[in-house]
Amino acid sequence: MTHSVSYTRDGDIGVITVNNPPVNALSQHVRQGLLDSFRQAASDDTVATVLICDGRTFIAGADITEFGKPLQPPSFLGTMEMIENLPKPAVAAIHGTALGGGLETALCCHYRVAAASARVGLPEVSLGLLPGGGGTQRLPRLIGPEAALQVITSGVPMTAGQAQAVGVIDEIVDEADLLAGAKAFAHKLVAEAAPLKKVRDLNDKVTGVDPAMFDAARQRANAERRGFEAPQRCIDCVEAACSLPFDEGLAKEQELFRQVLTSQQSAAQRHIFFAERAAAKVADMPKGTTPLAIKRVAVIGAGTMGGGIAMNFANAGIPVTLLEAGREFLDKGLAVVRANYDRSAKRGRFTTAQVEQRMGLITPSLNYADIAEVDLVVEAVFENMDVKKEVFARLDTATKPDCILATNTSTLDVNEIAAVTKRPDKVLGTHFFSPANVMRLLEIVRGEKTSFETLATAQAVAKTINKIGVVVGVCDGFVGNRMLHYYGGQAQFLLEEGCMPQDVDGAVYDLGLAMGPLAMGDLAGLDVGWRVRRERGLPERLPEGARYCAIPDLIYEKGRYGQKTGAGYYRYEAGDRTPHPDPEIEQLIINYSREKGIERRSIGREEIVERTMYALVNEGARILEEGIAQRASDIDVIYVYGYGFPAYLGGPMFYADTIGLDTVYKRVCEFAEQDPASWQPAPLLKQLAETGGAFN
Ligand code: 3H9
Repeated sequence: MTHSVSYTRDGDIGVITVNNPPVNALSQHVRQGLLDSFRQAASDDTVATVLICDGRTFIAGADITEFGKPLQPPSFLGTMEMIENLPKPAVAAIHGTALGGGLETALCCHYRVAAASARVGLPEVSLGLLPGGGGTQRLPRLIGPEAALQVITSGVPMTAGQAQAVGVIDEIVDEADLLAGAKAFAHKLVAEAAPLKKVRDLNDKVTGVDPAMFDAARQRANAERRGFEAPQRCIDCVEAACSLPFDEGLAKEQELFRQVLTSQQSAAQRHIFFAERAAAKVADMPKGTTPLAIKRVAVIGAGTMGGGIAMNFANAGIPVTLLEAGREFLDKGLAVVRANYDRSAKRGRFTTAQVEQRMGLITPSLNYADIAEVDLVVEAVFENMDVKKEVFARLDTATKPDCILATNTSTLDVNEIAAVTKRPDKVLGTHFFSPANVMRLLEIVRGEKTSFETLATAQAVAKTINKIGVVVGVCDGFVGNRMLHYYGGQAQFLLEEGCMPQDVDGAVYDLGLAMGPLAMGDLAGLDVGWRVRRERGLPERLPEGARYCAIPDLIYEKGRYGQKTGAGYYRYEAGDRTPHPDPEIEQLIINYSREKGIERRSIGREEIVERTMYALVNEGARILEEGIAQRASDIDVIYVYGYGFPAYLGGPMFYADTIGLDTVYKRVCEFAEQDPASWQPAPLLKQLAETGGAFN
């Protein structure tokens, strides 16, 4: 029919097969092929039609690369109408993932069978979209509006079993021969003269629905996905399914789909989708580099980070030895891990049996002899070069020669650490983000001598433990924290020039970040930043002419370490993380400005946003110039997955692109003129601004 869709006869059954690697997306030629094939099926003497896919999955959705360009015919809806109107039973045979337009296509078939390992869902919301192939109208008719809202607004796929329980899947068939199972099911339908079940005609579940359900869903979506437009539009569509006849509901869905498709938010979220996948690629890695198998792991240090890192491996079913220097620390660390699991179990995320199974995979140890056979070690001891070197020298002799040694340092030179071993090619950084069992980001730090095999292994491990691994180069703070330093710096300078903490954080929060830089300081602990500054000999060893704000030091000296002491930039009430402005701190800031001879002024939200965001962007540009990040989109992925930057802005570099780099550069130059001590425009930013370029 087309090169990607074939129609064959298998006895009295017509079989339509889609073959459009890698994920059988509904590209133009697939839509055309489906249309032609179903037309042919309609006109021949076969008794039923099976729609099945080659390769690793059923249709995984629309072809996202076609979005943003004029859609070429045939339309999605035209194709789907053809399927639904087939005058004989159409059966979708699902394996892998039937997602988005893929599930919508299956919902147009009269029946659906699936392999037990298949998953089905409508993940459009994660791309800033809504299901635009009739999914918002058909799914509520099939499984009821409440369940449909859950599927559509969360974007999370269901297992085949769950889908069968709610009525999306009619039968689970033998994994080993999906086609045979689908054909047998189709023959049964024919033998029983089963009706051609058109989901569009099922109205029971969408009649008499209380509209309060939708208001509640809107509020929930607002709380869980603040600032995201797509979940709200998804809810509008499901509400339309319950208040309008099918065709009118479908028209409403189409109108809102066009609206979200052309939105800035969707462009940003689609950018992040592809950025995430690009981040998995190392430009100079030779094709065919194979990762080593990681069957057993050790984590050195049972502190907050070490415990969290160990949980990742246990969650993935990989046995992990948690090694500490002293019994007391080890017991305490294990108790924290158990408490974390118990909390998750209480929230219903794990069963108690799963908690026990995971705890059973973590073996506590005080002895380096116990890690002789592991394939990977992640070191998470105290952040001090001498301590790390000592640990790596010990690891070098304690582990087998092909074991990979990774450090979780967030600031130290990975090359210097690697140099104390006889295997620098097997040493790299794996920088987890706190809480390590929750945050998806993993900075994979490539040392000068790290081999491709080691890098490929780290990336494979990241995937196994459900992290987004981004390869970065060695420098102080790597990508994320190095940029954060400049962002935090501007936040503090804004305080001394005229803002209060709530002004700075409020502007950044309103832009969409999970929290502002000062509230983030309170969360991380102001004692942590203070210790890092002392280690670096600051402020005494400040470079000539550099600007320094001592407000965080003064707050630290008052014993206010942030949330953990109930007071930092803000005050906190017992057991509550809500920051409250504190007159004591406001006075401290005013006094500080006076002592420094700074005349405080009123600073608008726009300036706060520009200074904090452009500080990130300017340093991001330097990081790109130096090759510390491979691509601007890697930086975006780091900020979205590690620092609470909203995906709907696409990360700091994409955000700068949407503002226009000429505008960004002009403002950075103005800031540099007023304050040359803290702003030096990055040459790459200048070059791109002057040539009309963009980071992405
Ligand atoms: C939609 O359907 C709108 C409709 O409602 C409206 C009209 C009907 N298009 O993730 P992987 C590429 S919106 C184009 O590494 P995995 C991907 O970029 C869509 N390309 O594999 C990568 O390319 P490369 C709703 C796509 O096995 C390669 O395929 N559907 C698409 O880890 C492999 O991808 C979704 O949102 C696509 N739709 O995971 C599903 N999908 O090799 C999006 C993937 O060059 N896809 N590619 O880097 C996924 O969630 C995962 O890809 C999937 C496989 C779970 C399917």
